[in-house]
Amino acid sequence: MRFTAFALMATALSVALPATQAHIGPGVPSKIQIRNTDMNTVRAVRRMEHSHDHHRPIHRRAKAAKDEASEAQIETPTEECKPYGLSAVNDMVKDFPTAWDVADILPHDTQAMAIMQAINASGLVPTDIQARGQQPASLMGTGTETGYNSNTDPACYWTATGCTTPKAKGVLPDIISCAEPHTWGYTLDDGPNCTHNALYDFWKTQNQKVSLMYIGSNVMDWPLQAQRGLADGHHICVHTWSHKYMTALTSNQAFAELYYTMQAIKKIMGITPTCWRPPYGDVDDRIRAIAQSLGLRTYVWDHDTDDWEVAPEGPKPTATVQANYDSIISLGSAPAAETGGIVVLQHELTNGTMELVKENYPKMKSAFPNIVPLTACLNLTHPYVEDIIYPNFAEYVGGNVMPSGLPTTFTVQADAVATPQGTLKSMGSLMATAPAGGPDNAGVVSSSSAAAGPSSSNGSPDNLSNKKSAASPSTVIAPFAVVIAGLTAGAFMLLNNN
Ligand SMILES: *[C@@H]1O[C@H](CO)[C@@H](O)[C@H](O)[C@H]1NC(C)=O
Ligand SMILES: *[C@@H]1O[C@H](CO)[C@@H](O)[C@H](O)[C@H]1NC(C)=O
Ligand SMILES: *[C@@H]1O[C@H](CO)[C@@H](O)[C@H](O)[C@H]1NC(C)=O
Ligand SMILES: *[C@@H]1O[C@H](CO)[C@@H](O)[C@H](O)[C@H]1NC(C)=O
Ligand SMILES: CC(=O)N[C@H]1CO[C@H](CO)[C@@H](O)[C@@H]1O
Repeated sequence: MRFTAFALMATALSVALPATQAHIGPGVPSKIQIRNTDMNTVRAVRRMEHSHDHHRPIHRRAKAAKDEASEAQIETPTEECKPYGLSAVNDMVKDFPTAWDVADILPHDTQAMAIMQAINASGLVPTDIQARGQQPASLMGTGTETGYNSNTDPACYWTATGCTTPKAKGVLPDIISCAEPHTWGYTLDDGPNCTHNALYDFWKTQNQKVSLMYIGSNVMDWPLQAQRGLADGHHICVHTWSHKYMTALTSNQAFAELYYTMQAIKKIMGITPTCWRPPYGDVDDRIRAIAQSLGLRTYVWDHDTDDWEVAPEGPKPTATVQANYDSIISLGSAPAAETGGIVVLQHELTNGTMELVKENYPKMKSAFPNIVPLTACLNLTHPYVEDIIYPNFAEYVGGNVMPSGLPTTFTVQADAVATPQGTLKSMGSLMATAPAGGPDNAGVVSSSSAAAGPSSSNGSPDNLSNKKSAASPSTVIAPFAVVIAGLTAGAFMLLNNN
């Protein structure tokens, strides 16, 4: 029943509130033209080249970090961003891809190999969709649409068409909107950023929780900052290992980008997420199926602030990006707000983006009485494999915003002697997430808003009743996510014994 209402509201919403014009990732734009004969228009899609990722040497000036709580008290950005040594993390590095490099299955990782083989054998991943473009240019999106038929859109390729309802059998639709009226679905990509304490402190004063899309390499670089996101009661999703265009990757690489990020989040934060957001929104049915096989539901958005462009780190004056914010905020008084909400893309990326997040909050709040993490939008009370319970929508807007069952201490902590971080390789890289050329997001959340998640003895994600999930491959998913949880439980023991 409630699912039907959800689908109807989502339909109304997607008709009433078309996606804002949006652009792709940071860097220097070049234009690619995509013909969308469906709309009988030629759509210009801005492409950005990768003009960042300064690779700095491993830092030698380590500071004596202690734990999540003490790191959270540091107030000056330069101090926050001084690397700290956690031997537990340094010991993990050999089992992970190099931070910020495109991930692949490590040669000695028989477990990861076996899981990917099982995913292939499951038959969920379409075999007729290939990696797009030519690496390395394609990793940043260049040349990825060449030859793609956007008219028939056989792969439900979001970057070309804005498609969010898969064509491939058994693959669940993307989550793109929030059904609750007068509601701003609050999502920030690209964290954890080392300088985020001021923003997270601000949220604390507002009793505000957020869905945070964490990059695996950032989690490895800034483990105590990552732990803070969970300890503060925010909702954590996967935003890949190195923030590349996922449809450009081989299936093994795409798997590795998600799998190793899940491993890093599990080992460092103690949770197994069931949601992910594709960088740049770049996803198709091959990538969706790989994510789903790992127990990850694909979350996109329906409104984009394009805040990653903001000066001084980005190319656009603050006023331009503020205008983007203003137009989204103005939707709070649009008729459509009576029947549904929105999911907005914002970033924990630079000082500029984080300042805008804080500055706009009061305006957002007066336009949208409910500013909520996606767990609340979706009544998703069990967003992880572990038994941690998040408030549903009614509880959240009633002021009960804190999850229960959060870890009270984190296994991964600093040692007495701080050592330089083994993973910190790229600071100051500008990695934003933005969709291509204003897709006509007619895609409707016509299926479960719940994660197509695994079930296990220690808790399972909610599954709102839904036709599609009855035949969905959740049985396929279950073993892999459980294996991940089991594996990392083993890793925890090892860390404890250190
Ligand atoms: C999974 O299938 C893809 C091709 O469909 C192949 O490239 C890849 O090597 C396979 N992965 C494993 C681990 O067998
Ligand atoms: C961050 O941005 C704010 C507002 O533009 C500015 O006042 C502040 O100096 C900036 N902080 C840093 C560390 O750049
Ligand atoms: C969440 O639950 C409330 C009542 O508990 C219901 O009114 C609402 O429709 C639900 N939302 C979704 C997205 O299922
Ligand atoms: C973190 O934020 C700072 C600004 O506060 C920015 O200079 C830096 O590039 C960001 N780091 C990453 C890895 O995004
Ligand atoms: C957590 C939850 O709601 N689980 C339900 C998932 O769907 C199955 C089948 O409809 C139910 O039996 C579970 O209770």
